[in-house]
Amino acid sequence: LTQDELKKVAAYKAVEFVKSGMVLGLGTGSTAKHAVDKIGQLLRQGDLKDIVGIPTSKMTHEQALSLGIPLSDLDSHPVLDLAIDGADEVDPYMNLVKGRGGSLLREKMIEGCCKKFVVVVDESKLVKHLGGSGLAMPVEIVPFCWKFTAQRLQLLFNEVGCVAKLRTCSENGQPFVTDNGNYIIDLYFEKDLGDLNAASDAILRNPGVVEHGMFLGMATTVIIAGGRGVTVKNK
Ligand code: DER
Repeated sequence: LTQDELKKVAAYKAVEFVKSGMVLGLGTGSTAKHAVDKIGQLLRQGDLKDIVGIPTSKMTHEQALSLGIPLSDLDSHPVLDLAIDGADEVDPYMNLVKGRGGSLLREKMIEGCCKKFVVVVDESKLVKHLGGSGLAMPVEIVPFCWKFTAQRLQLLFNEVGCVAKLRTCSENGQPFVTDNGNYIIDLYFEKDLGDLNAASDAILRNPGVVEHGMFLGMATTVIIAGGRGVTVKNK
């Protein structure tokens, strides 16, 4: 199976948790996309009814609109039944890194209001420690004096060897701007972060920081699709 086929297997398995009448958080990214497609298909076939979707990005909003999924927002639905979303990294305690697609703020707001948060990944996302794979740990910041904030974040993690980079758009080299009009600083660590909650608090103490991509203790279920089939891991 290709990686995309594995993503589809995990996503379709998660949609089995969706029941008629639910208020759903609709995730963002190439894995969650398959779940949103499947929900649209089940609604069209009449196998699912009375679903309300809360999209975690403008991109997912567009996708759900095109599928005819009725949409709403957190103002109207401050508590959701279920969210399905991907992740960039999953550690053995079901802590996540998210946000390499740039949607971490709305994802964290919405996924923090769900009774169940089902994460769908292919096995390549499994890690021993968050931030240890040398890939980006996204932090959403205000554009005002972004260099100052980036420098503060880099210094914060000096002892684990941190490089902070402003995320830019590949085509024009301009700063990437999130759905919320903010910038993203990607943090790259040389060593293991250790106490994730302490790292989270330290990042959020900076006034220029809006939110970061560590989703700690939020997932209730992780669905992993791999060469040996699909595994459902519950908290
Ligand atoms: O950016 C995000 O938070 C996405 O959900 C990301 O974490 C997973 O994207 P993928 O399913 O395309 O790998």
